[in-house]
Amino acid sequence: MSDITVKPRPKGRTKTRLKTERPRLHKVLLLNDDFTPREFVVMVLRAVFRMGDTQAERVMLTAHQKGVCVVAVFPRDVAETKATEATDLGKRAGFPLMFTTEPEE
Ligand code: NFA
Repeated sequence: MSDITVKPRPKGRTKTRLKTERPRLHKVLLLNDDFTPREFVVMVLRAVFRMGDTQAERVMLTAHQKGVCVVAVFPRDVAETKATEATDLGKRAGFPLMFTTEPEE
């Protein structure tokens, strides 16, 4: 008779991680250009990002003066959808308005 015992293997997935990290948020950035009218940029910020007039004016002016401004942060899919929607509004009106996304640090 053998003395070897074999431990039963745990059924199901083995736990490899105790803490779940939240998915990183992504920034939506507004880039300045020389052609899109200021009022149009403000209209897009109000429509797509649900901003009030004062906040939309501030964001537009910051991008105008500095070249770029963070508009908002969202989960990646939401950030990408909104950046595309906002960029498309400009394109359909004949403007080079551009919104991009990037992961938060
Ligand atoms: N720079 C544009 C103008 O002077 C306004 C603008 C602001 C465009 C922010 C894009 C982003 N008409």
